[in-house]
Amino acid sequence: MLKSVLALLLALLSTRVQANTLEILLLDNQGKPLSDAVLWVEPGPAQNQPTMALMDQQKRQFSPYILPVQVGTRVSFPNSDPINHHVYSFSPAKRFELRLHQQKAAPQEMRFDQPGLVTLGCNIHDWMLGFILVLDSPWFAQTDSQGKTRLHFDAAAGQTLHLWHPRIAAPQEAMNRSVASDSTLTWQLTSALKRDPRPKAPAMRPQGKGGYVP
Ligand SMILES: [Cu+2]
Repeated sequence: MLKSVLALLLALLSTRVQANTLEILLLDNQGKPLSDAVLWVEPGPAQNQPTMALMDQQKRQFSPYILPVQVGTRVSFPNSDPINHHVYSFSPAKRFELRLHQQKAAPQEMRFDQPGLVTLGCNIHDWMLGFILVLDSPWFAQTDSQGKTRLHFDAAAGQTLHLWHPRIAAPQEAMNRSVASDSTLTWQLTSALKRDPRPKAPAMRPQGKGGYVP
């Protein structure tokens, strides 16, 4: 009896879940590749083992600029600069502040346990801007400099493909797209992109013996 129930369950699972790979090319409305965009498939399974990710401070910028993680991920905030940073977020998905002292101090860690966009700034360096996109799915990928990425996921009914990038102005372009069984997708945006919200860091000027102006 148990065996036949198990067999039935396995049969159901194998018909409903199928490993899928989607090759994506993301283009802006002018046909130019859009890099750093996050694409993900939802819904997905909850995280079953703790994962770590890294949001470094390098040359007075967040590195990476955009970090997608699954809910429950611990993010470490090292500081590779020889100066201090004071990182903060006012985003509802995670409000915090972290004083990051000069390199060599042990990196601080935080768990991101709510889905949503977390916008990072620095109290010392006004131009610093970074994003942690906390997702309810393990199936996400980011486009490279050619606008390309490969997204692996288990296909099931009712899934949608999502897109996020800080320069996408029209929310309707970034939202729900039902997941088809195709293995390639060229996604061209139809509206113009917003200006890049990240200000350029001012040039670093040496101060004293190999130091920096903060
Ligand atoms: Cu800073």
